[in-house]
Amino acid sequence: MRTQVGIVGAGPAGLVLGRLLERAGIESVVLERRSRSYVESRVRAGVLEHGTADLLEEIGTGARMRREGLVHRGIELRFGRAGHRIDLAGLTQKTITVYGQQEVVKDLIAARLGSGLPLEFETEVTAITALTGDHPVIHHGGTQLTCDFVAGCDGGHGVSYGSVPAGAFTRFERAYPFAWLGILARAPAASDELIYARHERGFALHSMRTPEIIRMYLQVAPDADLADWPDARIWDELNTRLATDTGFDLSPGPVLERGVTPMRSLVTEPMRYGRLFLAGDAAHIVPPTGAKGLNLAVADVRVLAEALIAHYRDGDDRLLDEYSARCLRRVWRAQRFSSWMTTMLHRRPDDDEFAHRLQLAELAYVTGSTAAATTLAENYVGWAVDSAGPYS
Ligand code: FAS
Ligand code: PHB
Repeated sequence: MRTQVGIVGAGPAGLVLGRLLERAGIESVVLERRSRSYVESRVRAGVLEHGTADLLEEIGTGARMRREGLVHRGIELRFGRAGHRIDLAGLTQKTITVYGQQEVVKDLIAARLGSGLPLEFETEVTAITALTGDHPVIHHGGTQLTCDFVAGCDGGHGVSYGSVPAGAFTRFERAYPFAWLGILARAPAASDELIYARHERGFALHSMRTPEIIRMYLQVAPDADLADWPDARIWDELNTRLATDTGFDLSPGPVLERGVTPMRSLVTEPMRYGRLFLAGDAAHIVPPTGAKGLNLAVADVRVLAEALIAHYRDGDDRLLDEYSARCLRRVWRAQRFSSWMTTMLHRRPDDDEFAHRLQLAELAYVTGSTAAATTLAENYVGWAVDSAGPYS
C-alpha cells in the first residue's frame, strides 16, 4: 500500500491532522490500534480552548460541539472555604468550551468515514522504518504502508518514539508525587463553571460534560488503588475539599466511569526525525491542571498540516524544517502554565508550613490582582497560533 501521509493514531492529533490534509487534497491513511468503540468511549479531556473550538468548526466537525458544548466565561479558584472567580471573558474577550474529548473524537471519526477516507481500527503499528529516506514505511500486521511522511500521533505509549535510533530524541521529564482520581457521574452540576479547589487534604476539581453529567477529580497518592475509593468515600472527600462557608452541596449520583491518571510532564526534543513528525501526547505530556493536553495536540497538527501543504503545493520545506521549533515554543509555554497551576493548587507530601503559606499567597495574588488574573486567563483560554512569542 502507498499514501502521502501515514498517520499513526486516531486520537485528537491524528484525526484533526487527517481532516486538515483532506481539506487540502492531500492523501492520508489513519491507523488505530484500538476499536472504534474503545476510542469513542475513552473519557479524557473536557476543556476546548477558544482556538480549538474555532478550528473544529472551521474544518466542518464543530456543529454538534456548538450545539451541545457548554460555553464558559469564567472559572473559580476555591481556597480557604471561599470561591474567587476568574473572569476569563472579561479579561481576554475569549471563552472556553466544555465538550468531552470523546465527543470530539466521535465527530472527527464520523467526518472521516463520511468522506470515505481510510481509517483502520484494530490495526496496531509495530514498526516504522526508512525514516531518513524519501519513503518511510509503516509496518502493521504483516502489511507495509509506504509514505512520503509519517505523523506519529500515537500518544504517550506509542511506537513512534521508539522507531528512531537511540539518542535521536531527548526527553525532559518530571513526575509529580500525586495522581488524579477522576469520575464521571450522573449527578447535577453543583456549579455552572469549573471549580479548581486547593484544600489542606489535597486538590479537587469540579467539571462537567452536561448540566446532568459531572466530571470530578481528586488529588490522590501516585499509587492510589481504586479499590480503596468506594463511591461514598469519593463523594465525602469531594464535598470536604469543595466546601465553602456559604454552602456547597454536591449531590451524589451513579458513577459511570472512574480512573486514576498519573501526573507527569514530558517533552521530547526535537519533535522530528527525518520524515517522522511527532504530534500531541507522542511528543509531550502535561499535567491536566491547565487543561492543555488535547489543545496542544491540535495546535501541533495545525502547524504540521500547514507545513505539509507548503511541501505539496509549493515544494517549499521551510515550514517542515521549522515545525519542531515552532511547536516547542508553545509546548514549553504550556508546560510552564500547567506546572504553575499544578504547584499552586496541589499539596505535595513534603510541603512544609512555609510552602503552604506561599501557595495561599500565590492564590491570594492571582485572585486579588487584575494583572495576575489576566496572566492565568490568557494562558487558560489559549493563545493564537504562533503567538507563543520569543519564549524558548
Ligand atoms: P491520544 O493518546 O489521544 O491518541 C493516540 C492514539 O494512538 C490512541 O488512540 C492509541 O490507541 C493510538 N496508538 C497508540 N499506539 C499505537 C500503535 N502502535 N498503532 C496504532 N495506534 C496506536 N488532557 C486534558 O486536557 N484534560 C484532562 O482531563 C485529561 N485527562 C486525561 C486522562 C487520561 C487517562 C489520559 C491518558 C490523558 C488525559 N489528558 C487530559 C490528556 C489527553 O487528553 C491527551 O492530551 C490527548 O488525548 C492527546 O491526544 P493525542 O495526541 O491524539 O493522543
Ligand atoms: C475535564 O473536564 O475533564 C477537565 C477540565 C479541566 C481540567 C482538566 C480536566 O483542567
